[in-house]
Formats: sequence, structure tokens, C-alpha cells
Amino acid sequence: MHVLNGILIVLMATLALGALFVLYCRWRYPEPHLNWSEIDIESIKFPADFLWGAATAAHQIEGGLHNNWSEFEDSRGLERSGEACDHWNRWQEDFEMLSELGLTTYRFSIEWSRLEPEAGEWDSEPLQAYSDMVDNLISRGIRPVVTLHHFSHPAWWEDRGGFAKKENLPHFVAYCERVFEALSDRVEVWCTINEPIVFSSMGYTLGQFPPGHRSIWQTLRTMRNLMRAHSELYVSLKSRKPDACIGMAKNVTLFDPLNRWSPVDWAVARLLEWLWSGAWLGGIRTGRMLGSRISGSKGSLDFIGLNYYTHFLTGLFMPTTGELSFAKRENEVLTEFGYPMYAEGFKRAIDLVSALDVPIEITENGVADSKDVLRPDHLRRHLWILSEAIGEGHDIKSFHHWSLMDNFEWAEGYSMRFGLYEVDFETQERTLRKSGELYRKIVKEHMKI
Ligand code: IFM
Repeated sequence: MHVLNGILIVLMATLALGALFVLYCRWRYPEPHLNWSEIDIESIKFPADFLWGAATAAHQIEGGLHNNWSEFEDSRGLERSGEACDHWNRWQEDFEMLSELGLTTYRFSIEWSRLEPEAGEWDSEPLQAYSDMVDNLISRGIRPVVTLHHFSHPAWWEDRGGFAKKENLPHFVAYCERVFEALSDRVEVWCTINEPIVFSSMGYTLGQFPPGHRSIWQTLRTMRNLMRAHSELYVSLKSRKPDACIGMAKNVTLFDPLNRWSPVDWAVARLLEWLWSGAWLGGIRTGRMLGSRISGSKGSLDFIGLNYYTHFLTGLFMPTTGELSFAKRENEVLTEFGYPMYAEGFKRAIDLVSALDVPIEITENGVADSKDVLRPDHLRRHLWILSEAIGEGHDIKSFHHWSLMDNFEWAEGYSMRFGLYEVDFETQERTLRKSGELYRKIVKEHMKI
């Protein structure tokens, strides 16, 4: 009898605590959904000096690369990046498209494997080509924003363990310093690493990016090393040029519980969001990440780059192998990638990174939409949210649409189309989409103010 009473009391206490936890979370982490039909999404306001742009990454557009990704594509039988958009040979025409859209900022990445194809063997030609690109952009009145690592690096460095090994970081830092030496007389804004959490979770937890591992310990180690790499770079680059503007591009995916009544789903969502974002923002704020002190990380940002796409609805039973499947709320629309369009979350993501107290650059936002049916609304809704956030006083400098043109979408190959320009990969012909025209119109209207 005593035992039964005891069990009953424990059960009741657990239920009560669970209910309190759910109530607290529902209050602390609201998940707003707006009635878009009642909102005038055309009424947006941007400051006159707001920068309008687009973003790309080397491995996704340049073509003809041999690096960790091309090896992974081969070894996993994935669609090959191959010629990609042949941007390496067509960049002048592609920059013409930036001008055609009236853009004033362009984010692109440098391909380390071109510069140092073998350990210690440097090729100066590609660096000259990147330098020419920078000159060309500036001559068009477009601000170049350079990303030093956007998922790809030389195969030889991957073979040595890449970011999973702390002793490999000096190679990476040396490569970045070389690029910085060559371009920082003209490039003011730098992203050290693109989406470190996507890189570590896709490459080391889910195994869908190179090196294709599935290990929590390696993930945690890689996360710390990425933070170390960023911090070392920040210190080194700032010592070379104190007025350089150095940040990282942070993917903020929001995690919401599949069932808002379930304490378990809430616990999973909070834990994942902490690993995805909290640990990184905490690392910058406190100088510590995942239990380790990361030298130089405290305050190592002059701006935060925000890449925002969606929220994930999470619970206890989530597939981690094969095709990932995403849930959505009843009133949400799924994008071609499978995750929902959730523009309201853009404001939550902005609020989240605002805690860092540095200016914000929207380094990516866009949608996979081959038929261009969702993109116009996607664009308008996100710009409306952005305009509201600026109106509330958030210091947001720029918006870079992902992407300028369709390109190689990593493990998804060429099936996901994110471009303002549609690319025919047989002929390399680029065609401005309707949403591209819309973006051009918005940019034109808002630059006059
Ligand atoms: O294509 C990617 C990009 O490389 C990083 N951010 C998300 C984009 C769309 O999935």
C-alpha cells in the first residue's frame, strides 16, 4: 500500500512538473502565426543606406572543383557538382546580372582547394581571379562580402581530419590569412565560416555531408573546433586590420515542439535549439562553449550574419537516416525542400541574434521553388518582417537573397532551385524569374527613399 502511494505521488508530481514546464515554455517561446491575408505586405520601409544583395558559394556555382565535396559526391554516388554554373568562366556575365537587379551587396565564398590544391602548394592565379572579381564588383558599386569557408575545403585537409582535429586549424587559419592579405585592402566585410552548425551536424551527426560520419562526440568536437577556428581568425584578422568587419554566417533554424502540450517534445525542441544556436551565441558572449574555454571567442564578432529559412517541429521520434521528413502546422505551406515556409520565424531569429548586441547582416534567405510559385510571397513576407524589425529599432544592414541563381544544392544536387535566375544546366543559359523581376522592382523602389 505504501509503495503504491509512493508511486502515485511520484506520478502526480511528474505530471504537475511536466504541466508547469509546458506552461512556462508556451509563455516563454511563443510560436506566432500571422493572418497574412490581413497584412499589406507591400507596405514596407527600409533606410536609404540599406544594402540589397544576393549570395552564392564557390562549390555551388564555380564548377570544375576537386575538394572534400567532389570526393563525397563520388564516394556516395550523389549527383555530381561537375560544371555547376560554370561561374569560374562566366563570372563577368554573372556579375552583370547583379547590376541588372540593381544590387548593392554580393556575398560569395573563396574556394580554398583552388588556392592550395596540395598541402603547402599554393597557386597564385585563382587568388588573382578572386581579386579581379572584387575589383569588378566595386566598379559596379556593389559591396563584396567574402566568406572564407562555405562547407568546402581541399581533399588533402579532409583526409587529415579537417575541422574534427584541433591540430588541423593552423592550415585553415594560414589559408584565410593569405586571402585576407590579398583582398582586405578592398573587402571590408568578412564571414569567417558559413553555418558551422549545419556543417557539423550534417557532416558528423546525420552523415549527409562530408565526411559522412555519425557520431555525437565527433560532432561536439567539431563544433568546438569551428568556434576555435572562427575565434583565432577573428583575433588574427583584426590584428592585421582593426577596422575590418568580421563576422560569421549563422543559420538560425527555430525548433518548436510537434505537440505543444507535450513536455517531452518541448524538452527535445529546447535542447536542439540550444545546440543549434544557444551554444554558439553563448560561446561568443561568454568565451566558453560546450564546457570548454575557447580562447578569443568572447566578443569575436563585429556583426552577425543571419541565414534564416524555417522552423523544425520536433519530438521524440525523429528519423535521422534516409530522407529527412519535416512536419508543418496546419496553416503552413511546405517548400520544395520539404520544410515549411514560416516567415514569422524570421522575426524570432532576428530577436535571437540581437542578444549579441552587434549589427545584423541578413546573409541568406530564400526558398527552393523550381516553378517560382511560392518565391514571390516568400520574398514579400520576409521583407515585410524585416521592415517591421528595422522599424522596431533592430540594426540590420543588408539582405542577401539566397541565391542569385539556381545552383548545386549539396546532397540534394540540382533538384532544389533557389535562384532569382533560373539556370538551364544543359546550356548554362540564365533566365530572370518573375520573383527576380519582383525583387528588382522592390530594390529600385526602396533605394530611392
Ligand atoms: O544552399 C544552402 C547554402 O549553401 C547554405 N545555406 C542554406 C542554403 C539553402 O539550403
